[in-house]
Amino acid sequence: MGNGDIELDADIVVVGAGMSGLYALKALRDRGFRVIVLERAPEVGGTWYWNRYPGARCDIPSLEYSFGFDPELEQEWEWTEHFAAQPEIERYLNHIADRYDLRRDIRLSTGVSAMTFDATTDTWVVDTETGERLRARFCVMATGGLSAPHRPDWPGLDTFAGEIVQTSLWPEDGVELEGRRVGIVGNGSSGVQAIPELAEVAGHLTVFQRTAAFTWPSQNRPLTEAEQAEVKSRYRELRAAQYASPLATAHTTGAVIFTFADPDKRILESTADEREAALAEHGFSAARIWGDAAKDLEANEMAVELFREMVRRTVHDPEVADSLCPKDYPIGCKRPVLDNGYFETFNRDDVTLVDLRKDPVVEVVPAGVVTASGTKELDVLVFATGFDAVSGALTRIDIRGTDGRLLRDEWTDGPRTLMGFAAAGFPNLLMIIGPGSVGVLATYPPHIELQVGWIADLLDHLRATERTCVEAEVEAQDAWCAEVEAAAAGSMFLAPNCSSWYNGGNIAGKARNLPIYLGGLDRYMARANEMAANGYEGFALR
Ligand code: N01
Repeated sequence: MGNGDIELDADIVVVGAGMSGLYALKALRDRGFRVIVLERAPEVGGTWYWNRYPGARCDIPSLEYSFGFDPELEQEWEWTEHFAAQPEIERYLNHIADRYDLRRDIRLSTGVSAMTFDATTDTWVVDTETGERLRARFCVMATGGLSAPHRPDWPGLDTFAGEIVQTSLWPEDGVELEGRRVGIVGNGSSGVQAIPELAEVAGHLTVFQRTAAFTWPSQNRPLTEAEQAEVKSRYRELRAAQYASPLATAHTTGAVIFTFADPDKRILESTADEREAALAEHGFSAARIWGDAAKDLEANEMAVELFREMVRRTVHDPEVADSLCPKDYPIGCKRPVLDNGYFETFNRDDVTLVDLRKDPVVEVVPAGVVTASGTKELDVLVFATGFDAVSGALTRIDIRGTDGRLLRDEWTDGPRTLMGFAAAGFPNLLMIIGPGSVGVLATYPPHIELQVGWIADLLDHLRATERTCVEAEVEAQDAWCAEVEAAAAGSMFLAPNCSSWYNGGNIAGKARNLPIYLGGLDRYMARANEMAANGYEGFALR
């Protein structure tokens, strides 16, 4: 790459060595770029390094939640379960780091604290938490959509005499839980996965719940050799289906978690007998059969009532069951959660539910958590309280673009990008799974491959045409943001009463905004490829 007179440490700095960063390094190095990856963790793996809490598991089938860029890798890697557990995915990513000799360009335990664009040389100056400073032409942000942990600021938290841990920062050498009094806060995917596992080992488990969750039986199972061989025998066709689908899925192995089973079925026209029969046959999943619940709030409420009925039939104590019934938001507002015996866990004598809506937290004291009804004494307090999602990992870094403007300030009312790839005012900064892309909705590995491929083509094009700068144009960015907004209209993600990490409602002070394109990955990539074919329309190349 033409570096002019300035000395560059790399052509490209990639921030993050999770799934996106590892593949970006591989793909960009293959194109002949000099790449350095900076990673905060002491190991590679990103999400799959940090989230090592008991029960951590993916809820996308492993045969699809894996890379398709190398058929040999696909054939040699053996998944053991339909939904892989954290250690297996972490091993897979470490295998990739070794297999493609990626580690030599990765600096571990090196978090990025600040990034400043130098317009005089069209380069980025990257400062790390370890005091290093690097200069590169481009930065590729592989910082993840769910990687900036969020923890409530309860009064007295720092006085707690026991141990405080966060599911998304789980210590590598584990946490002593056996026989201890453990409390857990949060009932999203992380909490719902951890709760049955913690109950198994703790002396007593106290679950602090603010909002009851919709969760669906995961139906995880070991993968048989025959099943795996069958998928491997037609992997090219399946990957092609993933790359061309709205959510990067091929439905090889059942379980579709984002949609209602039958778009044409109307619960509003169903009879009580039909609903009862569905409950008998499908249990909790009965609530996700009728497609009209996807957009119609009245239909959705009928589906919610089926779900509540199933909770009441599963949980023995009527008061606990009532607290576990979701009441004030629709199915589809929050991300679907898959569980392994979640509701049944509340039938155990050594598990207590604290319903924070009825019995709110007052403070934390050395002995435990004080709620309105008294002190819950604890040895360990686990926070499964989620993330400042989609944009949080980016806004937590001091990213300064043209004229010193700070990304965090520019995005006060919500992130603005062109297709999630780039933001006006921040030249030469490219994002993988960025806000404004399909992002967290599509199966990550194939989605990452498509986005990284597009970014690599763009950087190739700049090199070939001897340009040193690429920037999103404001008009194109505005038009794309309007399109993202239009695609979200009527979706349950923005339904009244819907507060979630998708729409920023989980973080106090964050703008309510859905920075996710709901039009599907297929349409998204078609548009991205069309822009590229038109000379990177919407981007200024200098
Ligand atoms: O986080 P969440 P998560 N007081 O935001 C509660 C992916 N993931 O880490 O709803 C009390 O969903 C909060 O309550 P409320 C997946 O995409 C995937 O569980 O805000 N409670 C909520 O119950 C997932 O969606 C997998 O009222 C407080 C919980 O904490 C995403 O990551 C596994 C509180 C946070 O739920 C995030 O999931 C794990 C407070 N002050 C994660 N603040 C799989 O693949 C927050 N809460 C299976």
